[in-house]
Amino acid sequence: MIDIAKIAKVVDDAARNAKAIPQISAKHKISVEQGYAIQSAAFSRRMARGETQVGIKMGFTSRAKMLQMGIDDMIWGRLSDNMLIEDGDEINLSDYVHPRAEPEIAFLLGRTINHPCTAAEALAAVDAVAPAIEIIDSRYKNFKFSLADVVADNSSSSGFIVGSWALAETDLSNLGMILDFNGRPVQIGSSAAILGHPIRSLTAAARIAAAAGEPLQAGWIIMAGGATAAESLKPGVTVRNSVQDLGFAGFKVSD
Ligand code: 0L1
Ligand code: MG
Repeated sequence: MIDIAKIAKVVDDAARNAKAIPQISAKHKISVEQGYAIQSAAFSRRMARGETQVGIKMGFTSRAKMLQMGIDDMIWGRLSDNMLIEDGDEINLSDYVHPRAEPEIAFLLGRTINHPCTAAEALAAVDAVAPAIEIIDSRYKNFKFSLADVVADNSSSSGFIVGSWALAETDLSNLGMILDFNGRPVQIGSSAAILGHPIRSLTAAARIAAAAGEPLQAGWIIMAGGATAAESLKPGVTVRNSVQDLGFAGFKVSD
């Protein structure tokens, strides 16, 4: 019998203190379901400290990400207001274990989606779309984990940056996406790499969230998942995700 609350505290403390921990699965045999229970309990600790849930992130929604991490299942995590980094702001590497950035697209929901839905229904609930970046920061040593481990660790989610919101009607089917560090492209991809079309990530999010009993709420931000592999952050870099027709989102890493 594993102690969900105890493990949730370990994961939460690791995130708060930016201290790497061994994989949970090295000590306890945990299922993916138990991983989500740990994630939920760890996120509740954030809420108890006054944070508010503002959305969810979808993970492993592109082949490049699955290949990079050797995992081939979609996962999700929770986003809080405290995880939001304002577009253009600076972060400090000492607040993270070994952070990486990945270029994404974000959806802003104008309506709650409380059931599995079609792409057309999902799109009708979207108020706006934006270029975005997720900062992932596995709390596990050497960025190594099992599927259940990463799920327990909020699917590695650590921060997110959203650029200016654009029209929900923007055609997202095949937009060029460039992640650059100090103006030098480090990852190049297309929005089509996100499950063939980012809207599929939103329908997957609706299905998963409804099944979890936590429907997607009006006003939430849904991060659709990385279009490319993630790139390790380095001191002094300015990071930018430029998305064709949408503009860009970015942040700085202090020296
Ligand atoms: O695509 C994702 O956001 C998955 C994040 C979890 C795996 C990782 O840390 O790369
Ligand atoms: Mg991501």
